[in-house]
Amino acid sequence: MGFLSQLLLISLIGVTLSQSCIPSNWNYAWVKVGKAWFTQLKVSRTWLQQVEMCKKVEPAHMSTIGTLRNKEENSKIQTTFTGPTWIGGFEVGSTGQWFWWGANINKITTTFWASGEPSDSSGPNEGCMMYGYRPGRSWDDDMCSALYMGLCEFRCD
Ligand SMILES: [Ca+2]
Ligand SMILES: [Ca+2]
Repeated sequence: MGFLSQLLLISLIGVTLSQSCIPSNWNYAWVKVGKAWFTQLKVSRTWLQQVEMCKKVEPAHMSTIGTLRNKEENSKIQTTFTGPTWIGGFEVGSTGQWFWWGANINKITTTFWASGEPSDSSGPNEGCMMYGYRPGRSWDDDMCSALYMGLCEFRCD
C-alpha cells in the first residue's frame, strides 16, 4: 500500500471514529436520551470535583458535567440515576443568572426548579445545581462544597 493510500485509510478511520457517537468506556452505565449520552459518578464529591472527573469519563467525546436541557432528558435521567446528584448548572455570583457548564457556556432557559428553589437557604452561597432531594424530578440550588454524586454527559450533534 502506498503512502497516500495509507494516509487516506487513516483519515477514513479517523472520520468514522469521530462520527461514531457511542461511549468507548463501558465501565460506566450509559443512558442515551436523544443525541446525548449520560452516566452517573457514584462517588460523592464537590461540584467542581465532579466537573473535573467528568472530563476523564469520555475524553474522546469531550465529556462534561451533565446538563438537563429539556423535559425528556430531565425526566429520563432523574428516573434512571437516582439520589443526590450534581448537574452542570451554576449561578454567576448571587445574580440569579444560571448557566450550563460546557464547551459553550449557555444561559439556562428551560428550567425545572422545585417549588421555592433556587432558595439560597444556606446563605448566599448556593451557587450550584443538583437533583435528588426534591419531589417531582426537580432541581435545587446548593452550596458547591456539598458532596454529591455527579452526572456526566457527551453530545454528538
Ligand atoms: Ca444563589
Ligand atoms: Ca436550595
